[in-house]
Amino acid sequence: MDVLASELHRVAALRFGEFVLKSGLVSPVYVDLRVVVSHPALLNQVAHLLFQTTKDAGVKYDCVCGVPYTALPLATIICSANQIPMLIRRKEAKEYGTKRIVEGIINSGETCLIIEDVVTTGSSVLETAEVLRKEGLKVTDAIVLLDREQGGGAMLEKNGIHLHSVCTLTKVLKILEQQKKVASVMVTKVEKFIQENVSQPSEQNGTTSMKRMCKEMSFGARAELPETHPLAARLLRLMEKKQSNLCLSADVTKSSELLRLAAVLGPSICVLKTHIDILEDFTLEVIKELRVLADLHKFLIFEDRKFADIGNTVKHQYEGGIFKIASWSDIVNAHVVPGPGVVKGLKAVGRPLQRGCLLIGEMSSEGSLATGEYTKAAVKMAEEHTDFVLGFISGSRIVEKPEFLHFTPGVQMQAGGDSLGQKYLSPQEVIGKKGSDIIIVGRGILSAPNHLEEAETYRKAAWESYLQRIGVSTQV
Ligand code: S5P
Repeated sequence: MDVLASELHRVAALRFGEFVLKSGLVSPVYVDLRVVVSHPALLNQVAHLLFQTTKDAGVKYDCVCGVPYTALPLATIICSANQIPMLIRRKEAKEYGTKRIVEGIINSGETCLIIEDVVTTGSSVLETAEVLRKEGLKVTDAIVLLDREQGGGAMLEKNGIHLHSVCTLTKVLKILEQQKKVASVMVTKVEKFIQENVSQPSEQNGTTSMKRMCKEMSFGARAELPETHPLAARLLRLMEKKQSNLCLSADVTKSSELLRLAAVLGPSICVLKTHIDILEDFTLEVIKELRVLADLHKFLIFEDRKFADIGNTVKHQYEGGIFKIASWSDIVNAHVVPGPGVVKGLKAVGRPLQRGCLLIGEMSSEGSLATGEYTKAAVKMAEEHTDFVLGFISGSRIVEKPEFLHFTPGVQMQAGGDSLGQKYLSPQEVIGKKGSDIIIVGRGILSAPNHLEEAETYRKAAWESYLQRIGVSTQV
């Protein structure tokens, strides 16, 4: 085991420092066993240890399946060396031909052993187990090289899978400490991180997703990430300062009402969203006053224009016309239906002005077509234009990258909807459970007798949900 630990350290499969994980957590340790394929002797050793551990534990199985992709070569070596039939799980079903999701001969009723490189929450192992079980196989055991001891074993056990591990992260740490390869302060830091970040199986039935890990990055910390768009960083800082992740949807038709809302609710909100084309008495003078209020009360302006045309057209719509949106609105949004040209067109105008854009990944309305592959395409488009796109309009967190902001409309204290297809969720649901960052509220506030009082109720509810999400107690 000592040799394995030092080898994993030598090839940088284990690294220590500060790493932002997919979940947004900052971890002092990073485990990346993908690099093992570049070191054949180590690859063989790891495969041998995995096989030996299951043998010592007396696990009985008929075939083996590796969790794609890192465990695939490990499963191959084990099966080849020990003459065991193997199965390959596809990540996506083929779109042509047989549409199989599992390759190899499946004998219904047989038991399949799952192989994995590292387990944190256990969700990848469970996902593979569910696929195999649907094909009629039994899954009772899984073997992993490194158990991070963050709740994966318990979650899998709940789902009828016994997890065996060659070693645990704490054991590897101790060995590296003895070998003087990792300083004792770092070992203590990692141990503390492991203890503080144990995930819990979901309350419903524990069969699908795990609850989000209990601690996430704060808005303030996300502002400092090098990948964060400068405008998003500004927004994240002012959110932290004002303790507000509330965006007011100021859907009013009179300029005087728009300015009154900005003046009265300005201190409570982080963003004021406009539909400038519904104002009956629009003038650029009104916009000038709105800008003054935005700078005074420190909120951003977001014109909800939902651009959806070819690049050349949206460029004109954004820059010119009577509204001259680019000249005053910090943020705009766009549908991804035209393809990347829409972002390129907007960027040509907005980037020199340090503006930012949100892409519409999901919509709150009944029957919205922005789901599944469409949502994924929106994420991809954002990832390809991070110099202009700072986040999404969506019902939930659609990408686990802390540099992106998620804005969610369709929010009211009581879940429900309107007569034209709008659907509402509560601030707690949207921020706490769906993992979004900012709630967008229109009629929830505008139809109340006291706008400020109501805005404060929404601000506090959304902020407390955020604090709970990042693991800060609100019981003070
Ligand atoms: O999917 C969406 C996207 C947006 S931007 N669903 C929405 O409702 N919106 C906007 O959010 C909508 O145009 C409106 O301005 C606001 C919601 O208003 P409310 O009165 O229903 O809160």
